[in-house]
Amino acid sequence: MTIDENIICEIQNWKPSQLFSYGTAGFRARANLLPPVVFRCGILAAARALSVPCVCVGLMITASHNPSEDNGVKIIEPDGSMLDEKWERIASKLINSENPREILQELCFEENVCWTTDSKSIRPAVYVGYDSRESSEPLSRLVEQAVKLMGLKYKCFGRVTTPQLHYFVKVANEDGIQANKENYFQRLSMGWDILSQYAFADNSESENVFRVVDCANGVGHEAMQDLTHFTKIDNIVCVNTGNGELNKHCGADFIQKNTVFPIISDPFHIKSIPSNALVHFCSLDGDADRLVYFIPEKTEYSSLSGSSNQRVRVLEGDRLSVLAAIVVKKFLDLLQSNLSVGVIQTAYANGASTQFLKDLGKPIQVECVSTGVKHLERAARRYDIGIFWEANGHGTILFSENAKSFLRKIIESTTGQKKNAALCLLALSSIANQATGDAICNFVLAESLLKVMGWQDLVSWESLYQDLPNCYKALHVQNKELIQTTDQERKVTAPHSLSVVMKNLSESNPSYRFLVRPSGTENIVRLYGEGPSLPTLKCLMEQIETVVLQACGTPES
Ligand code: 16G
Ligand code: MG
Repeated sequence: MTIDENIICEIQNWKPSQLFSYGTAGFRARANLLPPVVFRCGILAAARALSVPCVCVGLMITASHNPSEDNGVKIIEPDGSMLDEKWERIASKLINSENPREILQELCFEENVCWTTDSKSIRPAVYVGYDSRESSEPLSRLVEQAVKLMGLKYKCFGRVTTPQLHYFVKVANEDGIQANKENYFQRLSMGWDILSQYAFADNSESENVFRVVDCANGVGHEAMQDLTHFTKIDNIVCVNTGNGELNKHCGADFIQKNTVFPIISDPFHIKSIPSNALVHFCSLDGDADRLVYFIPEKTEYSSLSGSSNQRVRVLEGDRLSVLAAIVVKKFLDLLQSNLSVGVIQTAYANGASTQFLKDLGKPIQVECVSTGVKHLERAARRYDIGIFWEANGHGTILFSENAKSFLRKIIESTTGQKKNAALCLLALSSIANQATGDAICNFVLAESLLKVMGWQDLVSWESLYQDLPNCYKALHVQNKELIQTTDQERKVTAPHSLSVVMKNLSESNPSYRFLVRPSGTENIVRLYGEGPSLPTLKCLMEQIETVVLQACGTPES
């Protein structure tokens, strides 16, 4: 097939000045380097949409928790999940190619992409969304150019969170629903209302719980505003709503990595909270796909707004998994079902959480997979109910069609406790984003799970188990790619010197666990360790650090 020369010519005009690779979460770089990448990604998203029968694919412009000068782009599959791995490779090839004609032709033959732009048949659409970065909206206009050049429909949702766009793409393809923010929030609201009717331990009006949400000065704030409009959840106080810099000293990634209270750029919001209130603090990241809760060491909330470096105890993704697993099990036990339930973690999950989950017993099964949402999601989909969270706060509960139809049958055929339990589980499936991990949905989820458990303060949740002391480090090296791992990243296979040291250290310190892996998003090597004594752990980690630096080289200054 001949490819429209206009397309080839335009793609050739947009050539990145450096090599890019489609990483764990798409392409990311300083925003000024991105226009050619984004244009070519628009072409690629269109090609992906043409390669399978579908209503649309998605393209999101965001650099998530990264600094505001950065930006990025990622493509969403028709089912709302992350881009297929084969297409990740195609994306890297097309973005860097000197000879795009060859790649486009390959796509014709190998992926059935029909490049003619004069087709009378209905063309799919590319759904586009972007975060609150200054560079985002201008970049979206390049996507528009690319998509229209390909003769596809372009539908822009403007500023949305990443998970909202995943959701829009999924429901447009699977349910044929006109995707919009309204039905996204209505599902959340419906789930909350059902749980509040059938499961909340305490529904008193006089509830003294306040929910402070650090919005990282990002697009999550707009979604939180919509949430308060659409749902009956009270006492939500949003901070870092956009006066300060995106992700700077605030947001889920900052809190999780630094375990300090965020700097709040609009402290007047927090000052209105009564001094005797019970406060739930949580943080979204810049595109609102991660959420972590935290408990400040100091409890006078009104004095917490400044740059006090006040330490916090973080309730990471693991804790959300545990809370979700307890409640799912509680309802399922009432149903006596055979539904399988998997909890998927990565090697970063604190060992105490893994043990706690294993001790919950049937039907909970625990699995460890490699870092990256796509691995967790894939594993979670193998269960009737798949609960997955990364420690960094990304996760959700996925319900299979089998699980949902089983629950619907129970609702139709029984009464009393059983019927209520099934209703509550279905309500959870309407709160948890079924396309991808979603901080806004997970905020509603966590708040409802806490109410199901009857826990007003976060300490009850925290006291389920005690995290093993742990230590985390990021190392700048010359060549991170020298490090290779196996067994879901839990064992190092290369370089040899490092694998030997790690094997010996693990054998002589069986109650300690270490993890060394090259980051998929930054030019660093990440070290993680945990064990009963922090001083011993730090000493052992120093030994590993020395070997990593020797093996991978210290960066030239
Ligand atoms: C990205 C991934 C996240 C992963 C992280 C690892 C998505 C949506 N996000 O943020 O799942 O944990 O990268 O980063 O896939 P690292 O490779 O730098 O440790
Ligand atoms: Mg994010």
